[in-house]
Amino acid sequence: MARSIFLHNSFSPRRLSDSFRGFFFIPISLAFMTSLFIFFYISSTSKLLNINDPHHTDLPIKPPLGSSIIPSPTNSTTQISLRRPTKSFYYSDSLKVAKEAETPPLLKDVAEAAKIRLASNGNHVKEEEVFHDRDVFQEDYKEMNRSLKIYVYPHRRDDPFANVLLPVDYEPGGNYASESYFKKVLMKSHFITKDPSEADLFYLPFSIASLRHDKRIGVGGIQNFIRDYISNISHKYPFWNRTAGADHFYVACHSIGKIAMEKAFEVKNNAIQVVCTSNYFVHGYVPHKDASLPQIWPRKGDPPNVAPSKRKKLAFFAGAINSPVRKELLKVWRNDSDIFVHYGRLKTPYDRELLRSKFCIHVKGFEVNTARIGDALYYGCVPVVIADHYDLPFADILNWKSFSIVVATIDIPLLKKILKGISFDEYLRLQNNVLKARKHFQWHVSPVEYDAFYMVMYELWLRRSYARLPFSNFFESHSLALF
Ligand SMILES: *[C@@H]1O[C@H](CO)[C@@H](O)[C@H](O)[C@H]1NC(C)=O
Ligand SMILES: *[C@@H]1O[C@H](CO)[C@@H](O)[C@H](O)[C@H]1NC(C)=O
Ligand SMILES: *[C@@H]1O[C@H](CO)[C@@H](O)[C@H](O)[C@H]1NC(C)=O
Ligand SMILES: *[C@@H]1O[C@H](CO)[C@@H](O)[C@H](O)[C@H]1NC(C)=O
Ligand SMILES: CC(=O)N[C@H]1CO[C@H](CO)[C@@H](O)[C@@H]1O
Repeated sequence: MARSIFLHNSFSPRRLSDSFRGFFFIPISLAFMTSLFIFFYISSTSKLLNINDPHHTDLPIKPPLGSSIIPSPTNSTTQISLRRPTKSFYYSDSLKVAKEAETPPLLKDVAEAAKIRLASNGNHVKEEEVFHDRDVFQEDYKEMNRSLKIYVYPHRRDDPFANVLLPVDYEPGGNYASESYFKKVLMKSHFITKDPSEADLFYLPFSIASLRHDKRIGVGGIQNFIRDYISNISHKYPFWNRTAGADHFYVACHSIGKIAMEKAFEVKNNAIQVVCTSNYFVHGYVPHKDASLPQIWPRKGDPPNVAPSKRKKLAFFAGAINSPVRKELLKVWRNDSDIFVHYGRLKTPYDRELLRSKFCIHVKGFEVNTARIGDALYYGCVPVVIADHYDLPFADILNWKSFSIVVATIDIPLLKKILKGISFDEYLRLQNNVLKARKHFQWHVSPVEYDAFYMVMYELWLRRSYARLPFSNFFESHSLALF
């Protein structure tokens, strides 16, 4: 085989191992950076420390950082040693820095850190913008739109699994619509190429949601199906083996997707997984390699507008109490007159509640994702995200801090204090940014520039060269256990 000749003849063993070391450097540094992100995210979203801080009352409460935002490097180390991470953080024992942070900080240092945070508030005008960097994004977006090419494994209409592999012929709806919309829109788009040699990425078109409903497969059969599918395409076409799947991707929204790849390790470890269940704490999702897909309940027509001053209720949540986090929310806030937490069937229309609340709460249920963030944005309500470890959708592009509030689970008791601490001016800014951000969270059968479809394409484009590495044999035998 051409590849083994390449490996055995062109490189001496010593050079090979050097290359492998270089190769390992990428995942290791990525893993390290991710760990740092997680740390900053948790430490910056927790308000627990501040409550003990006598100076706290003087401070405006700063919207916490979104998951992908890097704090100003010069002062980030100060913050590391001063702020207390959540318990769950300790599960990751590779991060020694967390253990050090366990020691309660001196109040003097807390006050100092608070001053630094205050001072840096004024310096980052960009924090107020919906994009991390609008100019860079728009430049890149044009280039992506012009050059990105996707090859889709072809399947015939009479394939016994056409229902799983081909796009649906109706307009997608319901909770997992993002998955179907993506495929439907992609297949008709100018990104598709029939020539695999010009493809940047290869799309695995199976639908996890359809597999789940297919009586021949069902929830229990998904893992075998995926394994067989990969085996089939890797025998029939040369593309999979070239990179062990690293230039391949799939898109899934249902939470069953997070265990669907258990018998297809190469998919899990190498391919780009574009999933709604983008939880950087679970085994199956690899931040940076994978991408977060927003879960969106599709709605027709232009989103309604209700002026901020007409939103009389502070905060709203409704849903099943199916997770410890939701139990906690209910336990603390069930009788509150400002924070309206409803479980079971709502007596009033859901959209009415979203339209008359300032903040709409998204709380982790079975998984970090639900359609609630999309709901909130559509109805112009500022999302409050209580879902630790959620890698927020499009966080590479969007500055979540500018249009949402992220609250750590341990801070649920402080929710009212946090929300009431946001001045009306600050609220106006957040709400105005919600109106700017919401077009990125909408699907259209004929895609509209910068809508959810184009945003996903952009996320793929960012990852397109992720692992264009020549050492495919290495992937095959080791399956990147590091991740
Ligand atoms: C994206 O590409 C399509 C098809 O070539 C084109 O019609 C559209 O104007 C492009 N959009 C941008 C922003 O470049
Ligand atoms: C794999 O290929 C075999 C033989 O063509 C076919 O019967 C089977 O349905 C395929 N399985 C998947 C999951 O594509
Ligand atoms: C890909 O690799 C598998 C496992 O090593 C092998 O069985 C298969 O024949 C290869 N496919 C192609 C197209 O060479
Ligand atoms: C809320 O009200 C119910 C019944 O009125 C009461 O049993 C419960 O203890 C109250 N919970 C809180 C947190 O105040
Ligand atoms: C960029 C920035 O905010 N730098 C600050 C870091 O902290 C020191 C005090 O420890 C300040 O003097 C800097 O201005």
